[in-house]
Amino acid sequence: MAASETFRLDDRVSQHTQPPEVTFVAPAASMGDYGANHGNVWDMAEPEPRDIVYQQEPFKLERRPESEGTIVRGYPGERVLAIALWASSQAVFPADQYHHMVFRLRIQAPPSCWTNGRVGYATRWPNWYPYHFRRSNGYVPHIDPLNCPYGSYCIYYADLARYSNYPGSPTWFGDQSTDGQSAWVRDPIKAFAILPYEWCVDSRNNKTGWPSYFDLDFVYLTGDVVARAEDGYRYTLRYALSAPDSDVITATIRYQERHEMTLTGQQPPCNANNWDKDWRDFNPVARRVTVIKPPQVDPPERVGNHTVYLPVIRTASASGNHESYTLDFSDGRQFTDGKSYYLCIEADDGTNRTYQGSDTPVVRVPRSPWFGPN
Ligand SMILES: [Ca+2]
Ligand SMILES: [Ca+2]
Repeated sequence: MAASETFRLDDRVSQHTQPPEVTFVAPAASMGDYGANHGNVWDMAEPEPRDIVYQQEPFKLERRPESEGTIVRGYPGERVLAIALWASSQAVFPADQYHHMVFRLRIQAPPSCWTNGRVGYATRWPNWYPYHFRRSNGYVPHIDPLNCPYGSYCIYYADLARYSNYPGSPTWFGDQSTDGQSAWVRDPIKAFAILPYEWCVDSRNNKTGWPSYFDLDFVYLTGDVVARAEDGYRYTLRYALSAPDSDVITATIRYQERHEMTLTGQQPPCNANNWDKDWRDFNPVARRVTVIKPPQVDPPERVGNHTVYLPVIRTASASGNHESYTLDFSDGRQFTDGKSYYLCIEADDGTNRTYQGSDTPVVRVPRSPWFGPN
């Protein structure tokens, strides 16, 4: 190599004095979970149950021992009773922002039992009963596609803003068709509740009993931070890059699994010290190379079986570019429904590496249970 070329390469490297900056666009708190954004995840983690703000007719509700996780057990008995997670006489719930409902529930019932539950909301509070209440059709968890046997924890998912969550079955009770706009985004919502189960009936719809109890682990109401089974568990990450000093940015995305999400701002730290220790690669490795200035040298070769090279030519003056990368959460050996996946991006310009963690996780969710008829 000629001396002049060596000098030129060294000169280029020394120009990268300003490290690249990364900002998460999606997932981000603006589309995250209501509870996480408002100081209290509905995770049933408090020693005394307080995420449930109202019980429609008081029934026994107890916090389970730590050894079982952070679980609240309820005994509604033979009644079909609701538990509200949010209620206000003044404020209207921002339902257009928060509409993906995810909860982890176990129903303890005999195998022969056909029971279901519902989601509900009130349009007046506290004087809501009986005329200012809207309920979903009953979800039927123990048949396709959820196949959740009694006594097992399952993840229930529905997009409440969607008129239909299962083909041919409207989300809300009383709706006749599956066209149009969901009542969730149309009505002024003053309370949000779930009805964990109903009662047991036989094949001729005769009542035969009721479940023993339910165990509830968490309830989320989020914006678009879900990786859904119906989308092949894909989630498109979007991030903004600001790297006026850089020629080429190699962004690598890793994840960290949490059983439950944390408050916004209390996400797991993401930095050079814990990048290899706490953060795990996707398979194939999630990596995007952004060319900001046409390179005079080849982009750096990186180790990895499946390096993704997606060159995008940016102008030298560009900053705050939105990049995207579609993450694949489909591998059931690596990812689990209901878990929260925080993300960490390493941005490497060949000289500097910077790290940015997401303040909001991506939540992996299954197909909605069948919303059956009444
Ligand atoms: Ca809580
Ligand atoms: Ca919990």
